[in-house]
Amino acid sequence: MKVRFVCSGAASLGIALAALIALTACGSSDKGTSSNTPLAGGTASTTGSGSSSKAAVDINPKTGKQIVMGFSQVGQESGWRAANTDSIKSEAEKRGIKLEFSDAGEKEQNQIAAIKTFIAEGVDIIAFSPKETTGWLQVLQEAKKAGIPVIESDRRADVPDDLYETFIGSDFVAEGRRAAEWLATKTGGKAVIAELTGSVGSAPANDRANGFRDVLQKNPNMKIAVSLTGDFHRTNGKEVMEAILKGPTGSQITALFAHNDDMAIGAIQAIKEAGKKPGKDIIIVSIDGIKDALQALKDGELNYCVECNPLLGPRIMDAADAVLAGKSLPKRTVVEDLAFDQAGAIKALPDRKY
Ligand code: GYE
Repeated sequence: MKVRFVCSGAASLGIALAALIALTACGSSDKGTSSNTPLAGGTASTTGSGSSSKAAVDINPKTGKQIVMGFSQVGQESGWRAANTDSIKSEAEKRGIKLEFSDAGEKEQNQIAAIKTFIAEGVDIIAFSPKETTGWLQVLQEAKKAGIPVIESDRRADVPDDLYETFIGSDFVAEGRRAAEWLATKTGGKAVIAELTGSVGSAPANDRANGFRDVLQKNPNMKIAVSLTGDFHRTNGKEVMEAILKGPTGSQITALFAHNDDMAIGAIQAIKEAGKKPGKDIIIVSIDGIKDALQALKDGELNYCVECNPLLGPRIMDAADAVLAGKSLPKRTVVEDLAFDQAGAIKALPDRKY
């Protein structure tokens, strides 16, 4: 995997292309997550029917039979994603929706293949979290032609409104702004920032970067010195932060904005190994709100965390029930998020489920 160094001197305003460094060590998967190698179309599993729990069966009023939902998930890149998958599977199980769940192993072409399979099978409804914003037009047109409604969850796909029923997910631009606003207050509007961005081409990476920059425009002494992708992975966050610290602006960095917690946690490790104190020498703000991040806040190694709520299962299944009952939904359902400082994290930790 190649990563691009985009650097600007702390004294200059724009982001100038200062160095191109190719790293080869970013391809490994996160420790602690299982690494299934998906077949074409991803790995598939079914829950919701024939299970030992005696859940009521959720009936499609049009067919009189149990609702079958095809769900295409991005992969297993982060703690956020694991919580999101659990929420979707357990809610389907709870209300008796038969879930055809497909894990794309972070490859968009696997998601497209899975959706084509759902269409061929004639599922009642399709839901998916699009890895990137582009590339969905044709397959969603096929779903429409087959008369199968589609729900977008978590991430946005850039397609015309008539190709999906509703998009349920957080406002990623607002998350990026919130992270920058906190950093501006914390640093008195003066910072040399390293940014670890999410997966290239994904809605959260694009929108969080844009929201963050909106606020920076009003704070001329806050500058992004280096911006690199860590692909939302913990191991990549560590490796890329190591490279940043060794790179041309490494010694000047005073703050880190990580587009997700896993990358921040990886970076914290890199900062420690470089002999610096995360949370003190480098002020760190990240997004998601997973348990590990709340623990890092408690430990004083992370300074602020903007929540992105992954527990979308109930809302997705509510939307499926409503659509199949013939109701029309708002095109956009925004999920509300919290934010944590150290005191908030200490309070929230004992009950945090993910
Ligand atoms: O922030 C990150 C995950 O799309 C909101 O994807 C999601 C993002 C989340 O990998 O951890």
